[in-house]
Amino acid sequence: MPTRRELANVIRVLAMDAVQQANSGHPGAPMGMADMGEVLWREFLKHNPANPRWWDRDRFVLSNGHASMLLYALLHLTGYPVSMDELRHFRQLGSRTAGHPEHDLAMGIETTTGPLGQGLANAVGFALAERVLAAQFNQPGLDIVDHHTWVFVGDGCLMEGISHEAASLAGTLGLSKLICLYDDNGISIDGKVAGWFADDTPKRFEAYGWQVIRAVDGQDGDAVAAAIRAAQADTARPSLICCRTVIGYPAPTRGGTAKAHGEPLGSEEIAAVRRLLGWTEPPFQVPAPLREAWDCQAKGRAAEARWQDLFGRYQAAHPGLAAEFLRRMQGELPASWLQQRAALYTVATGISAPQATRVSSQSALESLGDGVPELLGGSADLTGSNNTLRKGARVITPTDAAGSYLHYGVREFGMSAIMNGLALHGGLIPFGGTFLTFSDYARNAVRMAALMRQRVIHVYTHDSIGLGEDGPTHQPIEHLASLRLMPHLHLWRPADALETAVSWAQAIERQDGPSALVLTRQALPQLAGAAQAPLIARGGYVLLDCAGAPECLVIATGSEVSIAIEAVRSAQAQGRRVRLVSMPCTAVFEAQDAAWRETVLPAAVTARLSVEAGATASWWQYVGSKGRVLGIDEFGASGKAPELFKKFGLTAANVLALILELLG
Ligand SMILES: Cc1ncc(C[n+]2csc(CCOP(=O)(O)OP(=O)(O)O)c2C)c(N)n1
Repeated sequence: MPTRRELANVIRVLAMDAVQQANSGHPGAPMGMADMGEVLWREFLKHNPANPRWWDRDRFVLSNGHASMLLYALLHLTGYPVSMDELRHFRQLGSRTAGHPEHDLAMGIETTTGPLGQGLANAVGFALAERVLAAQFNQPGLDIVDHHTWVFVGDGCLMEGISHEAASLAGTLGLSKLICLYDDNGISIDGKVAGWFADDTPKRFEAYGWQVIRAVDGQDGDAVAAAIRAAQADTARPSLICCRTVIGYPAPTRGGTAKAHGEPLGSEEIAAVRRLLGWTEPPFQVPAPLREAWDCQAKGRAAEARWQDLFGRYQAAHPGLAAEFLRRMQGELPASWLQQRAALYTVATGISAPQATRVSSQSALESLGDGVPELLGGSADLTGSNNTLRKGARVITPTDAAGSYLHYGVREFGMSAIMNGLALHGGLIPFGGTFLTFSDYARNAVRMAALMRQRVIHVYTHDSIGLGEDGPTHQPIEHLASLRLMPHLHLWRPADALETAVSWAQAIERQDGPSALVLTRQALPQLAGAAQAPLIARGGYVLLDCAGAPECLVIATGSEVSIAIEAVRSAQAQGRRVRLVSMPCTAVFEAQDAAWRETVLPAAVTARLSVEAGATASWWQYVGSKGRVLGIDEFGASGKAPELFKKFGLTAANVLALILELLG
């Protein structure tokens, strides 16, 4: 039987050879963490390489995603469908061994990492999902949800602010099945981190309420194994295992230096490593005894079989719960969903008084009630402002995880990346609120949800100057346009209660990406009729048409639809053929067929006006060079909302004047 060190050396060689072959990549971290990887994946990780989707597998996150070759080597060696050919094509176009790991459950990659620190927050989401689902589904003697979340982090992850947000919340919630292994190699890109990262990391994590296992020799497999056992034994706190390693070990000149971080070692250094390790094989060849010792397929099959047996007993004893568990893990909505959606629209159309869309959003949540139990809500400390907490929702606490609402605290970025982990885990549809202006704090996590096409719902209230007196720091201006630039994100800016209800339904039904619901603080009149629900779902539709072919098109969103409708009515009263289009979601409208888009926005009509209380950039494509845009391309101001709308020209009178100007 090969030694632990001999097994770890397979990773070292594969990593340095693959980076060399690609002539780009990061050999140092995989070489330094090779022993940590060997111990965790061969001895502790509960996984079945033959079925990377097994519900109760442990989740593994490589937060320092630049060390991707470590993960690819581990997947390949333990028996996942990652061939040696894929390793040979590391970082090449079309290969699945991308520069940084990209979420791909077919080959066992749980989440996309690379933006440092976010993997740790994803891991907190995974661990939280496990905790919540265990509380909701496990029955005495039948713990069908019972797995760990493991995360490797480097100095970079821990320097990032998000590590504070995520670790602080994990400590508060006592997520004891979260175990983090810190690759403490003292090196980042600029050199020795002592010059810019002198925190006492163990003390920091102890202060969060974590168990910290200090000063472990990360290149001593037995020491790492002992530390992991101690981490697993703590059932009250998450654990941080501080592993001292040497980056690029055992490269004789580059090891321990920043040069090993992100450059191929070069052929001489590689030859020297081969000599030091006694490795005589050519690149991408692994001797059979090492291969056999690495293969985790039989062990994995047995582990899953034990769980299948447990689940069989669970099914026999609790058939309803078992069916519900499978439904949720498969990401299917409840059988009653269409009835629930119809009821949701009935409630929304029953609202006749003016109402802020954030309140309509809460009403939608009240209407759904417990009907979609996979919804896991929350807010970054703006619950009362975001209207995200419905009556009767049970709040998750350190001692009660069976609920459906989490107070994330003032942690927008952490919340968003944690929601990604919740969604990736399966069984939950997370939604979380903050002010639209603070979406900037969270932006890269929103981007990661879009990149990974995860069903995450962002509730962004206080959508423009309409929030009034809090002033320009709180008034988003460029955010609508800038979020619309993000591929696969559906941004909904509904104009009334029914549009809000449809936005919620669309976000819940969507299986292939995140949605942002952008909502007002101020009350808006009700505009759309019940029959319009299916049209709203198409992203853009004719809200108010004129008799005969239109000569002018007005396109508006959210709170500006009610301003525009007044102006369009006045223009129509003057005999002008003006049509009003409400466009709650440009991305969804763009996805409609050309014929539909033509019925809404006939190409022949070039007199076009857009009205939105935000940056105008996203509207030119709709109004064309002969059209006009009415928006705000300057920061807002502190004052009463009606005065602000006047100051920025967002009034029915101004819209009417622009329509008439366009019509000459
Ligand atoms: C958010 C973010 N900022 C910057 C980078 C670029 N980057 C990649 S690795 C790295 C240094 C990481 O240092 P460390 O975690 O110590 O990795 P090691 O040198 O040990 O491989 C940086 C700055 C990134 N990937 N993500």
